[in-house]
Parts: sequence; structure tokens; C-alpha cells
Amino acid sequence: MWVVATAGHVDHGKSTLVRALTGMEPDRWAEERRRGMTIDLGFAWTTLPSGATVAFVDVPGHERFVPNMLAGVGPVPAALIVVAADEGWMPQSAEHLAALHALGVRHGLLAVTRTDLADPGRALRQARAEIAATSLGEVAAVAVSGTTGAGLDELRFALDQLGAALPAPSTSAPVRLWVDRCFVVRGSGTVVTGTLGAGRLRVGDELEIAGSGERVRVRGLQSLGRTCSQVPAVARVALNLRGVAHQRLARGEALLSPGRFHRSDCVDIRLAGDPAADLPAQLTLHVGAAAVGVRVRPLGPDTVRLRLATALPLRVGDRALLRDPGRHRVSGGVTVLDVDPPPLRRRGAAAARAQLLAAMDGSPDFTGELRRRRLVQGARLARMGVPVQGTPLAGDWYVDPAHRDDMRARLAAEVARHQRENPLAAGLPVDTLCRLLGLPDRALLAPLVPAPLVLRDGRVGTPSPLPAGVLRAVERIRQDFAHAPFRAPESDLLTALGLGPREIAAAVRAGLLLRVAENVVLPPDAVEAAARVLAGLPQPFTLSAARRALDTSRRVAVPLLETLDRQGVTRRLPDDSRTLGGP
Ligand SMILES: Nc1nc2c(ncn2[C@@H]2O[C@H](COP(=O)(O)OP(=O)(O)OP(=O)(O)O)[C@@H](O)[C@H]2O)c(=O)[nH]1
Ligand SMILES: [Mg+2]
Repeated sequence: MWVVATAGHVDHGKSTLVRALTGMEPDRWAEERRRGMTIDLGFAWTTLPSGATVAFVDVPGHERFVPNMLAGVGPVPAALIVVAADEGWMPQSAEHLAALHALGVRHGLLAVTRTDLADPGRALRQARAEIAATSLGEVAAVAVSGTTGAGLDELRFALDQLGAALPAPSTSAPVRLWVDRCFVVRGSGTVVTGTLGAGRLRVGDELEIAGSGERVRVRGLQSLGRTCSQVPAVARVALNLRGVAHQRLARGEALLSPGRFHRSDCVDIRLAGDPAADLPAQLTLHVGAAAVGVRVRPLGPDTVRLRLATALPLRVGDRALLRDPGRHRVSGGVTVLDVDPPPLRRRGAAAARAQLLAAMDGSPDFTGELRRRRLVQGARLARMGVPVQGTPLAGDWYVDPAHRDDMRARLAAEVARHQRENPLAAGLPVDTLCRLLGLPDRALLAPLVPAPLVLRDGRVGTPSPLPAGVLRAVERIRQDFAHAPFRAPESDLLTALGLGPREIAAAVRAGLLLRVAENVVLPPDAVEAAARVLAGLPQPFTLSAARRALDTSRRVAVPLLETLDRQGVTRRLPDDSRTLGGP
């Protein structure tokens, strides 16, 4: 299925043509039929000669109802422009075409109708020239009469060709369904309709209401009057929703795949049309089926910051249009460049921002986003419409390479400074570093620690952060250990060498000493060495047998054996003797 919206001046025969093509009544309201005028959107569909189904969104032509027209064409990428042969190109022909152009609609077809009343030649030439100058370019044209049916076969054929030229939608994309109608069906509850441009809807799906974030469930699904269990894009769909009163939904609201869209109340955009500086301060932004008031702040010649009265689920690259409801004209087409732009607080920030925006074109630019945002979660970028590439730094965090290098350098400098000021400290705590670097997640720190620094026990430091004096003192003790590995130096010697508790703790952390009790230090491998010596004793053995075998004093043997007990190397028996091996 594909969907086409009508467009054209009031009374030019849009609804008559849709009626003639489909046999369905696009003017749903009694008032519309009484006044012979479309007020709100109408929906109809038919099968074309190829077998394809085309759905029509029939729009009103009267200038008062242009907002309704925009809600209809907003989500539809193809247009059937209708011009009456007897009246030719008229103001709303032009306004509708300007809207299609502003929205960047590239696929269209011209029908010059009411040819039973006048020769189509002039209207045809006029309309083709106008259309050719827009995003639609050269379009096929058909002369028809909705009343006599002349030319309808040619029109069906041309519609088939238009449908075949449309780009294939992505059916795996997340759903963003702009609601164009919402009503209550007795016995079923809330029903909304819309044009599904991408993705797939299934009965049972959970969706998120863009405005409120509320979750709703799809209880039932219809497309073109038929009940379906699932509908792939492109399609006209009607959803029966569970869990929401119809008052919570209205035209312009959107139903979203949960968690997949960023909601913006501030966007930076590129404008095509009036120069940015000429825009009024207040305009209406039309996107999808939504229309919201915006405050306009020009940044560059064609770039603008918009503050939206209501947040919308916008993505980078979205097309929209700005309209001045007072002056009744389309001010310009909008391409969304940034849905989460930085605040402009400092002097000169707006000018700098304009310069950045000048280089952006609305196509998703992962590298550029990283450069601008420096550190960002992949899911967050995807919500903005920028798919991630490459590998994350940690978890789902992506970092700009230059920023990463900069953070590494700062980390190294902070650690070095800390080490200078606290030579015996084990390094800088991870939390302190996260704060200094502005890291939002502790998991980011480990991949930022540059060699030869190491992350150990929640701190980042050098592998051996010992000052030269302490290293020399430890070296002196270790020389003594070479002859008598279990003769711990006496307290006096430690004091004389300047090895206080802090120095000893640092040497232990650096893996240079083992401390078994206050002021009792041994070589770092003393546990394994003692186990080897004790294995040579008859088992079980007493404390004094161990002391003799280890060639040491009680001062050392007692805490050393207790250390061995704790590590399960030795086992203490009820009579205070020990054997090798744990319990
Ligand atoms: N003779 C003749 N009259 C037509 C033809 N098409 C439409 N009309 C008449 O033109 C008038 C307007 O037709 P609609 O189809 O309602 O026009 P519309 O473009 O849908 O108008 P809006 O929706 O209000 O913008 C009606 O009175 C139709 O009967 C045609 O091909 N021949
Ligand atoms: Mg009509």
C-alpha cells in the first residue's frame, strides 16, 4: 500500500476525483456534504491496475482549513495536485504547493479536472510550470473529469507509476505514528488513525504517547477497514488503544516505539524560504500531523533556533514547515539540524553556534555529533536519529577521539600532581577522578587510564608510587632478607631507616614487603617460602619447632603462623600444634 494526499484550491474537484476513483465518500461529515466543501481530512482507497492499493488523504482547499491540510500532507510523501480546468492556478493552489515544497515532497502527480467545463490547456501549462520550480520537479499530468469519468483510466495508470517510484519504507524502523484522528467507538474505546510511514505495528504492541510519555497497548488494528494482526509501513492504520481515554489523544499527538525518540522543545533548524532575519518572532511549526507555536531566534542567515510551546518527538533530518497564521503564508521549509542543541549563554555563543550549523545539512553525522557532544550514549544519539558507528569506550558510551586523548592527558596530569603532593598515597580515588574529568559513569574511567598508570583497589596510580628514600630503605631491608628471609627487622631499624606505618603501607601496596603485624615486615613471598620450610617438618609441628625451622624469633613466628592459618596454608589443632594444609 502507499498513500497520497490531495492538494489544490477550494472547489477544484479534489473530493469529486477521489470519490470517482474509489467509490468512497471522502467528505465524512454531514456538514461537509451539506456545504459541498471539505473541512477536515477524508480517507478513501482503491486498487490500481497493477494490483497495488493506494490510500488517499483528501484535504480541504479552503484557506481557513490550511492547518487541516497540513496535518494531512505532513506524514505523506506523495501528492495529487488537483487544478480545475475552468479556474486555473489559484491562491490555495500556490499555498498548497508552497507547503509541499517546504516539506520537501518529491513525488507528485498533476490532475487537471473539470475538463468537461473547459479546455485543460491553459491550467495544465500554468500548473506544470509552477510545480516544476519546486521540490516536486517535473510531474506527470492527466486531464480528467470527476463528473463524466473522462481520463480516469489514465489517472489510475499515472497513479500506479507514481506509487512505483516511491522509495521503499524501512519496516524495521521504530514507529512514530502522527495521529490525525482520535475518536471513541462504543464498546471498543479509544481509536486513533494515522499514516504509518515507517516501521511495523502489531496487536499487543506497547506504544508511548509522545506528549505525556504514557504507555498504551494496541488492542486492535485495522488498515483500510480490515482487521489485521500486524501492519507494515506504508499504511493507513486505525488503532484501538487500551489504557487511555480519548481525551488524552488528539490530532498532532504521536504514538512512538517506547524509548526510541528524543522529545525536543528546542531545535536548531535550517530554513529554506524567507531569510531567517525576516521571520516574525512567533510562528507555527507544522511537522507530521502536529502544529505547535514556536518562538524564533535567528542564528545565521538561514539557521534558526526554535523554542516549541509543546515538546515534539523530532529527529535530525526531519522536514517541517513554518507558517505565519496571521499573514496566511508559508514562511519556509525546515530541516531539523539538532534536536538537543546546547544553551547559548555566553556572549558570542550564538555566532559560534551559527558557524557550526552552517556546516550541517540534516543528514545524520555520527562523527560530527561526537565531536560536538564529546561523550554521549549511543542510545541517546539513536533517539535523535543518529545511528551509532564503531565501538563504545565503555558500556554504551561513545567518545570523541580528541576528547578521549584530552581526558587521558588530564587524568595523567592529575595523578602525577596528586603523587607529588602525596608521595605515599596509593593513587587518586576513582570518584575524585570522575569528578575532575566530568565523567557521568565510573565505568568510563578504566579505559581512560593511560599506561603506565594502573587502576587498583579503586585508585589510579603508578605501579610503584614509592619515593626514592623509601625505595632505598626497603632495598636495604631486602638485602638482609637474602640471608635470613624470616628475620624481620627490629622496630629501631625501621625507625632509623625512616619506615613509619605509612611508608610500610606504601611498600606493601607496591608489592615490595609483606606485613604480618605492626612493625613486622617480611619479604613479599614469605607465606610461600614458609610453607616450603614447614613442609619439611614432621607433622604436626609446634610453634617452637616452626620458629627454629624458620630461623626466626617468636615476635615473627607467631604472627606469621597466624597469617598462614588465615590463608589456609596451615591448620591449627586443638593442642595448639599445626599441620600443613587447610581444614
Ligand atoms: N462539471 C464538473 N464539476 C465538477 C467536477 N469535479 C468537481 N466538480 C464540482 O465542483 C465542486 C467542487 O468539487 P469538490 O470535489 O467538492 O472540490 P474540492 O476540491 O474537494 O473542494 P474542497 O474540498 O472544499 O477544497 C462540486 O460542486 C463538484 O460537483 C468535474 O470534473 N466536472
Ligand atoms: Mg474536498
